[in-house]
Amino acid sequence: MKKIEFVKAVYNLNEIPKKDLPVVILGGRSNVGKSSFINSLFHPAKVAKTSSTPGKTRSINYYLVENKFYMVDLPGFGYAKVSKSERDYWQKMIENFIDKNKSIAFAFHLIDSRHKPTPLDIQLNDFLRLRNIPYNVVLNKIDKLKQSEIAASRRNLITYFPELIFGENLFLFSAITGVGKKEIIRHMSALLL
Ligand SMILES: Nc1nc2c(ncn2[C@@H]2O[C@H](COP(=O)(O)OP(=O)(O)OP(=O)(O)O)[C@@H](O)[C@H]2O)c(=O)[nH]1
Ligand SMILES: [Mg+2]
Repeated sequence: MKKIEFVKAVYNLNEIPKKDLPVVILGGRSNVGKSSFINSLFHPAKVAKTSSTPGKTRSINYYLVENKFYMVDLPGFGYAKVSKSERDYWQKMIENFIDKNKSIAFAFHLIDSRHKPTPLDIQLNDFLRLRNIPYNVVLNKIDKLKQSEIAASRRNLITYFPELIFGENLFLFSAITGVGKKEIIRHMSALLL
């Protein structure tokens, strides 16, 4: 397994770590399971704070994996209880972060397999594709679905994002059962290690 350490929480773009390493960004709506994804893939398993209350991660969190690349947990979007001005602030911040960061190797966009992509998911997908950032969707929480529902969820997702190919840039995942872990680690290792 890949060793991970927390580096820092970034609140301002001038606080970004200076070391020139590839960056993997992790995006998705609030409470989708981004921090759990990090904890499930890497060791120690509780490096990222998770919560059943949405809006837990309110900073750009830098993790260093195997001293080779950064995994960056972005604040979740679309959390209704956060004020509009705070939401707008973070949205701009994430967009500026992605635009200014020349080291982004690729993105994982987490989408809850139980729900259709939201307008903000579609916006994130557009945003990343427009910038030619290699883009992967992780359809997660599949432990909550039956096999037939997983298949339906996958089909539905592809109607939104036809560029996705299962096993290539689309992964099924559960932080609870560990389904998909191996494939995702293999994918990352092939690109970064
Ligand atoms: N059943 C199930 N629950 C999950 C899974 N991944 C995350 N969760 C739960 O979803 C909730 C949110 O998880 P987090 O990892 O904190 O989500 P996040 O995307 O980091 O949330 P923010 O930091 O608020 O943006 C927690 O209650 C987790 O236990 C999964 O694969 N399966
Ligand atoms: Mg989080």
